[in-house]
Parts: sequence; structure tokens; C-alpha cells
Amino acid sequence: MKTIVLTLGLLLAGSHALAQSQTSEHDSHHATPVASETTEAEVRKVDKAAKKITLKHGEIKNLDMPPMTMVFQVKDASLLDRVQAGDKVRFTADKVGGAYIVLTLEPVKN
Ligand SMILES: [Cu+2]
Repeated sequence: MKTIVLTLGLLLAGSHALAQSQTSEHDSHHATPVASETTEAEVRKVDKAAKKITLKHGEIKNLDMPPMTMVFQVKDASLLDRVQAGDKVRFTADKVGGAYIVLTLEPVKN
């Protein structure tokens, strides 16, 4: 009898965990990112058609990423309207579904 109860308990725990992981995946896909610190960067390349920007960025603390030059996706193509290669910017980024996404992008006045 005890074995049956244990097995039932495991089955229930298993299905509950599955439901939870589906929920959290769904949530994270739509989650509003926690306000993160802006990071300084220099624009290297803008690709509006692909909604991508190449940034030479400083340390990104919320992503635990050291300074480097890399390509980001942008959340909204309109973010790219105000910047061009060579501009200094401040931006925030987050990792969404395995890709690094620029969420905000502001030109820095010289
Ligand atoms: Cu990087």
C-alpha cells in the first residue's frame, strides 16, 4: 500500500513539475525584464533589415559579460533609427530564448 501511495505521489509531483516548467517558460518569454543598468558601447554596424546591431560594449553586469564586440538583436527596429556606425550609445540588453536582445538604446551626446 505504501508503495502505491509513493508512486502516485511521484506521478503527481512529476506532472506538477512539468506544468510549472511550461508556465515559467511562457512567463519568461513575455516577462518584462528587470530594470538593468545601462552599458556604454560604440556602434560598429547597424543592420535595420535584420534588426541587428554590432556593438563594442563595456561590461554588461546583468548578463555577466565582459567587454567585447558582438552582434545583438534589437527588440524593436525603431531603436536603430537614431544611431549609426561610430555613435556612442548607452543600452540595456537581456538574454531571451538564447539570443542577446537590445531592449533600450540611447545615443550619448558628445
Ligand atoms: Cu558581449
